[in-house]
Amino acid sequence: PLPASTAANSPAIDTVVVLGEEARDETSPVATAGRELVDGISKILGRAVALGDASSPRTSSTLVIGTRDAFSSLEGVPSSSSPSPLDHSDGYWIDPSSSSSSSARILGHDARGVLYGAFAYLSKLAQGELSVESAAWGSAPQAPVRWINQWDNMDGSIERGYGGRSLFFEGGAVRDDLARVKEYARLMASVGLNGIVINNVNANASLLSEASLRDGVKRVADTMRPYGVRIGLALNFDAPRTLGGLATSDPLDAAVVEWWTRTTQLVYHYVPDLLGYTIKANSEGQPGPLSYGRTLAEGANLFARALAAHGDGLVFYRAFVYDHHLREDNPKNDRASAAVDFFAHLDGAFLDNVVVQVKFGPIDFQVREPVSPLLARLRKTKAAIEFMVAQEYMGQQTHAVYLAPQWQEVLSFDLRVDGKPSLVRDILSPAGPFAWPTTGYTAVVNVGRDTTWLGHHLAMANLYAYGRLAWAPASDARALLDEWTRLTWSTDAEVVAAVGSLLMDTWPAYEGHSGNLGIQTLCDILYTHYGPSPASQDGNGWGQWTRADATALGMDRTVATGTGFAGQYPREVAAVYEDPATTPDNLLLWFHHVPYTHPLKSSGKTVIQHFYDAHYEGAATVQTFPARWARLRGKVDDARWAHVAFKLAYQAGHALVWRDSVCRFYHALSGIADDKQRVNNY
Ligand code: GCW
Repeated sequence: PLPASTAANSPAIDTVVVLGEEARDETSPVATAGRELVDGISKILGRAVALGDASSPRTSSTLVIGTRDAFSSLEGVPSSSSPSPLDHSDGYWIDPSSSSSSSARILGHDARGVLYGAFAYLSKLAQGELSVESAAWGSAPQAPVRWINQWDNMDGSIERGYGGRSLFFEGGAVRDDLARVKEYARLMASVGLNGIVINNVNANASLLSEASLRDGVKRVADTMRPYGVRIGLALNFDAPRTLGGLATSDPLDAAVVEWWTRTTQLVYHYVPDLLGYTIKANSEGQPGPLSYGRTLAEGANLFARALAAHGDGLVFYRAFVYDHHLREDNPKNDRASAAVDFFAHLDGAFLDNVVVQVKFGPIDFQVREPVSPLLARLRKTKAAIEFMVAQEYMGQQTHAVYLAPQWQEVLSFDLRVDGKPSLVRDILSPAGPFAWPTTGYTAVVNVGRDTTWLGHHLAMANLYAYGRLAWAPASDARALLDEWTRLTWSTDAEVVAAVGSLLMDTWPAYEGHSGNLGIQTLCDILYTHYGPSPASQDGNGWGQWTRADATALGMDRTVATGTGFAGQYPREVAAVYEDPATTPDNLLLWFHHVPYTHPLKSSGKTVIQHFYDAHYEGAATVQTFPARWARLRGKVDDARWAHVAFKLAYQAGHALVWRDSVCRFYHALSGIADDKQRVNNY
């Protein structure tokens, strides 16, 4: 509940009236919105709130909600003649003021818009920002695609999941108890997310068996639907062979087409509002169209046709196609080039309901990467971006690392397509340069059954910020963080300031002690992706190479002398990256192979001295976290306080392990002393 003094100024709602047919439909997000408002307002204001319908009397203490069409009068509501959030899918408009003759109102463009409006109202109310004098406001998401990917396996494990076992699966089937799935859908709706692919992209074909669809997948869809969350499925390309018993999975084979057509019909029978299919093919050992001599587009279009026969389902075809047995002895080989090499020439060859899902960087969720050039190379074919909330390369939720500042940098990067302003966040908008109607955001989240959801209570800031950025990609990472703290920890200004400053320090600190100047996260590359192991980057086919030797390090990705990757960007961006003199220091080693003694533009320090200093500074920042958190004891709830205190103590120790491992590795390799004499004597 809000402090009594703040609550006294808040709108004194005692009844929520839900308009329209949907009010009686328990599966409609409109009905959900009514229940959430009654529950939320009564808890925040500490007073009884009743649920009413169109026939209930309305007073100045009534909040009336419904789709725009359900309101008989739209007095004072912005009309279509002026641009209004109510003209966009999922948009809402809220007028919290009331008088003797009019009640407060929440209108949605559609049913989901009503629910998003309800959560927006509750968010402001809970932060003490809503008073009877508050002005009306509205909002609509910039993009229709605001999805989550879960990498859940049907045995209940989660690939790269750090928050416990799967909410969805156990023992090869959907779980009986879906209570947490319902909570997840609620959580998603509260931050504006509208879709989820529930199973691992390394997919188990048996998910598509009729028994699994009927007894399992259908129940998941039914559970999430009242929150406006639609579900999608990740497919195994080889399912016609492995599940269907066919001799081939060739996408142009008539029996294969027929198999996917029938299977998709069955999926729609149980999930009539299917979100679509996600496909990881010809990637990391997964089968795909290339295995049958077909193009990636021919593979994607097979599913696109099967879906188009039923609804608006989308094929999300992952651009994460690369050779993981790449030869390092060929200086031209470069995993970073793979997405453009595999996809750019297929622009326009994909059917309309295909979206290419592109990881934000060319490699794999590293602590620092340039933006994927593929986002500038598809025009007729649509793309969506893929982020990762699960911190696979970012400390795996034993470290607190707030990722929104990184995403914000990605989203505000200007790719200069055709020499014109082309911010990534504008490209990912139907109103953007390519006018893609179906574009937007996906993120690998991987929550699990732990009460922490993600494995670390502070990691939830990432899920919150992801949802809010997917809705409004120009949002400020710090502002989102403060909102999250007020909503989930405390409205106390000291707590908000302390949590905010601590979490804003985490990504720079993690970059400092894990891998600088664009060298990537120097973790164990071969399996865990956890903890320092700078030597593991090279000498294997995974292609996350540093090419470090006794005198120099970094990947030469220039057109002139390197792999040519820099040339995949539009002209102006390519020119910046082609030259070490113009490449930003934080990407120097991503694009250039330079001696350890190469001086940096920003500081004049050598690369190796920067490595030493940044590792010491990053680790030193992390040493401050436990004491900063200790000051919040008693100001937030004890259980979560203790959980975070434990994690931060470990993080502080592990940052030292990172610092010393990486510094000593490069000291031993280069033989160059640290100016400050920290790493020289061991
Ligand atoms: O980051 C890598 C992970 C794999 C993952 C793959 C992908 C699901 O290490 O575990 O597989 O990316 O994105 O497909």
